[in-house]
Amino acid sequence: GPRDVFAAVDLGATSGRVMLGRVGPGILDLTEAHRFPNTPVRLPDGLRWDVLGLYRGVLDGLRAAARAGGVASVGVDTWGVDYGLLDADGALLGAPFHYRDPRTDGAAEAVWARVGRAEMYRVTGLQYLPFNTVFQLAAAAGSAQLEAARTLLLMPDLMVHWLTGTVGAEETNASTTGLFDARAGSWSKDVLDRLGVDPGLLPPLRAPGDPAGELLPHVAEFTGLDARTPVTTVASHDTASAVVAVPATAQDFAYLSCGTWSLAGLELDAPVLTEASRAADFTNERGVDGTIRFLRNIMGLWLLEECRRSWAAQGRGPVADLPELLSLAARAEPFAALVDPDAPEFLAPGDMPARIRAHCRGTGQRAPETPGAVVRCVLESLALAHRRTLRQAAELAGRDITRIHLVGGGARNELLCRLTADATGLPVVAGPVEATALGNVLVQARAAGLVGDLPSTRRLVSATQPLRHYVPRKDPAGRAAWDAAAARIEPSPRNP
Ligand code: LFR
Repeated sequence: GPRDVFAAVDLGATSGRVMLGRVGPGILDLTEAHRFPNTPVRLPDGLRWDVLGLYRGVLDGLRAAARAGGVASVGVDTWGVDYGLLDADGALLGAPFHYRDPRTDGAAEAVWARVGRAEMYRVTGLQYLPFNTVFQLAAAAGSAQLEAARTLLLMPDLMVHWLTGTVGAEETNASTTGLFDARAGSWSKDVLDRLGVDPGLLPPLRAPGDPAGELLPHVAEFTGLDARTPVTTVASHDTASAVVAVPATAQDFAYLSCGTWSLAGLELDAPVLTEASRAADFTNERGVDGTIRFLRNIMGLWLLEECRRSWAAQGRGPVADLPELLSLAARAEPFAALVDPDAPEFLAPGDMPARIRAHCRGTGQRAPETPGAVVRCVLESLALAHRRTLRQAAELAGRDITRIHLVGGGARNELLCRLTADATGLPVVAGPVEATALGNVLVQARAAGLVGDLPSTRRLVSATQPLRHYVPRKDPAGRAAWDAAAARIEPSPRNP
């Protein structure tokens, strides 16, 4: 294949895609080879990922990549935390659980009884989310499946294993498990030991840029890609890839990676492992080149996606059209109702408009009735969560923020971008939409020697990708309205 084209396999919570990126001096072009839905399946014992369907999508995408002229290498990123288990023969033990499956309810307490919560944070630096890998493993303790397991592979590592036959754990994603030492950058032997997790389950670590093997002969044959096409380890946690492709040209930036989740934070040189940071639910996940992604998860556009899914299921046709829905929201009454997007009751799949209305009534507000009013409520509430979280990040890390880079699918949502600029009072640079796939491509291109360090990589993104600039409204009445709205939200602690 061509030496300057890379295939980025990017699996998200609602869809997967295989993108082709061409990289050269002053050149960064991305085209879509294949896109396919990611639809979870509920089995009697819980919500699962359709992992074979996803893998088939990956193979179909690579076949499309071969038809388009071939690639120099392939890289895989997905969401974090989730994993498949292999038995002693290397066979997958059942379809991986979806992180939104409630089987982890109560699992955190069992873990913290063995390694205290504060200590856990000092070692792993990981925010509490009920579905962290460590809690999923605690929920599975004693199951026949876990007893039979010999290898745990995070989702991207599982895809790489099926493509190449090799076994490894990529470190940006390993840092989302709760089993990883944030300072040392390695699996925490101590945490594994005290939790009774077999260290042999966890493969050796790989860093972004490391070779991950070559396509297996049957994969090359099926896809039509060259025999021995290399697979390159990328920043396999999608959020880490997205942060690589933030088009920053200066230092004092914050990022908002807006997709199913809003990941709001800063890039740091060292983790912040303070008690204040733990109490505020900030995480220290790993980025490329030893950087730390100091951020907090905000429930994100999941709220909107899940509303649309409910409305579509109820046959409310017109509101399935996103632009139409957003223009209704743009015309809806401002600040009529506000929610804490991170309230635990919004995590699971289900009737989201009903849950939003119940939350509003429960906090003494009038419930939004029309789709336009519900979406207005969601987007203003997200903008306020962006404001709250980035202010906290700056304070906890002792850093100034002078602009926000909003990347991911949310960069297409003009109302969300404008509300975020107004709520924060900071300029928002929106784009690229496909930051994750670009970050995946760029790490491969770097391994091939086609791009340089992180700052020059980001300058390439900034120089080549379409970006939109949103300037915050500065009028005192407008500012006062946002301050008043912010004061109305009492964020619920995520802590159980
Ligand atoms: C975003 C993301 C987040 C992670 C969540 C669950 O796609 O990877 O970073 O917290 O999904 O894995």
